[in-house]
Amino acid sequence: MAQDKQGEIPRIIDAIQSPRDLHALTDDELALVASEIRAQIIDTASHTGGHVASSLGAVETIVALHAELDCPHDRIVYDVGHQAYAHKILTGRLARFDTLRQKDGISGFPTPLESPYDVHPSGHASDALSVALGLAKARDAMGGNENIVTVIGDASISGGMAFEALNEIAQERPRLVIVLNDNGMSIAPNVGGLSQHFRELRASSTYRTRRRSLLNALADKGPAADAALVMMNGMRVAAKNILLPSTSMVFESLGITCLSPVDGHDISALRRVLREALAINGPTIVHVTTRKGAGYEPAERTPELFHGVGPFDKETGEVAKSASSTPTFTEAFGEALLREARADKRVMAITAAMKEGTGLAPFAAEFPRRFTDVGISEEHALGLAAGMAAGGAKPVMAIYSTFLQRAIDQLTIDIALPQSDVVVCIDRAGIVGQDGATHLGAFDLSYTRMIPNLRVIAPSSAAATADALHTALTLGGPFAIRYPKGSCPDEMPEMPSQTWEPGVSELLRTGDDVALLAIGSMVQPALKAADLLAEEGISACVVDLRWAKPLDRAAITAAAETKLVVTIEEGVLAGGVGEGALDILAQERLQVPTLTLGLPDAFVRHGVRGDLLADCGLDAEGIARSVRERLGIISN
Ligand SMILES: Cc1ncc(C[n+]2csc(CCOP(=O)(O)OP(=O)(O)O)c2C)c(N)n1
Repeated sequence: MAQDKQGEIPRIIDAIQSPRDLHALTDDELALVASEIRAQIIDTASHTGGHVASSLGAVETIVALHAELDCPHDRIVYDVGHQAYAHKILTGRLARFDTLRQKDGISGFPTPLESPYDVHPSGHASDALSVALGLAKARDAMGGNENIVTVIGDASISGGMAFEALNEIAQERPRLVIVLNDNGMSIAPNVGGLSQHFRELRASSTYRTRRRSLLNALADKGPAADAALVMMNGMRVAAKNILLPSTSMVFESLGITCLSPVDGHDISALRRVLREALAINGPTIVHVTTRKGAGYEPAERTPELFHGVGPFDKETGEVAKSASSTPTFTEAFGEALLREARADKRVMAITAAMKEGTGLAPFAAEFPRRFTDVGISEEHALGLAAGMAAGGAKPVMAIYSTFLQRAIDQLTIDIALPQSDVVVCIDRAGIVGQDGATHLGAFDLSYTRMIPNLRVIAPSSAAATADALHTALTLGGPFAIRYPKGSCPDEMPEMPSQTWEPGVSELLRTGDDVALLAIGSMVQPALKAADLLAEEGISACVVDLRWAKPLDRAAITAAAETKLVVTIEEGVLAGGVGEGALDILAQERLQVPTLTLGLPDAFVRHGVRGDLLADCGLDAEGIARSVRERLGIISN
């Protein structure tokens, strides 16, 4: 290919205005497009971080889809959407791709707020089949003709919501293509019976490819080769029909056509099978086998690390280390859980496909029989925890705040109502940062506080995280413990953990003018805000509330003796700790100026966590500013 003025080889992707441009390209040119996209993803993500392994694995699938479809008339619904970087690059976002996951830049997930090519705000697993079915039903009711395709991973399709959708798809039989992107991995190696089924299907496709090459090699090679061919044909019946089905019995038995597994890195093969699927007038599964991290050795070697990764060295694949010397809240929780589990064999741990992310890997290694990974099945996980508790165990479920939203019903009915001894440890509570709006952990303080019988703690340090877990396991009954993404202000203490008295806060600093009632991640900024205010002659007391439920009535009542009661929480205000404090003040008939600080009534988008918190006025300067302004209004 000709070189441009700077001596660089011009890329095809730079000339692509819309995915329709792919229609004019040959398969070889499309393969080149795929390798250009791959290089771009690696280059950009090495600066921004991101979902590298999943996106690299899906490049050819997405190129082939756009080569066969006419988007945005045709619709592609991505499940989770973390695999869709190629889609972003092909749909007009190449020029802004270097802003991936940055504040005011493009999102790491598809979102209709960003592009007409993005059908729905992906981010939570297992919802794409429902959305695709909805699109198909709307199309059929209104006489449309667009193709509807959904791309879903082998782990996400095992989620309950996907199965609920499949159940209806089997009955409605709409024209719909489901691309099953099967790489054998969730974030970690995939788990569960369905995953075993896919393994057999992949084996069968490998078996058939190898067998075909062997048959070709033996053809016309004389009598010995003929005898081998006869024997192989006999074996084929046994192997293919008994041991190795070529299409999915699970989905076929639901009446959904399943096309045999196809190599998801072979553009020609992908286009052929997609054309076949698009011509079928009914629901069809295209089973695409891919390698997570394909084409980038470090990601292929360590796909779990490169699932969602921070900035890394492009040449070596080495990931940038955190600057903090103290443990993250996740690590503090993981260590605290190990200590509790060593002391009490009834302690069990559950994750829904997030063993590493929730800090449970050390527990899983030390207590494999007491550890369960249910896969992407949050509702089941909480039901399972309720059952374990009923059986005499002390289950601890570790889960991200945003994903616990899936299981509020189980938390309410299966756990809180019968007062089960279940501890739900809510990680990534508050602003999560670069994963953005779909992963925002802004709501758990509100949705846990509303549930009767559930006690809710938000620790502000590593020591407090250990105490909170110890308290929950010692007192029994349903508990939620919520903590943010990021580092603790302290080291993990050596000393034994304390049992806290329910609803008792800790006074950290005395002061007469203002009372700063902070919880969890907001305690440190509140202390710094008190320092800033002191420089201006404003004396602020700081209380670590510790308990979001029950709230410390005495501390809140005492705070009313100052000129201004301020509550500070990393959660939305509706139903939060601040509203709880206002309620107590009202019940006590205390009339005092108040200020409730928290996250806005909005879906906070992506960016660096610290920057976003500052934007929300939840850093030390922001808190001091709000207090100053409020005091100014009061004194005027
Ligand atoms: C409801 C929910 N639970 C957990 C997650 C976290 N998560 C993101 S991707 C992923 C694994 C998805 O695996 P798969 O669908 O096979 O896609 P792959 O990454 O292998 O391409 C998980 C568990 C999520 N996004 N949504």
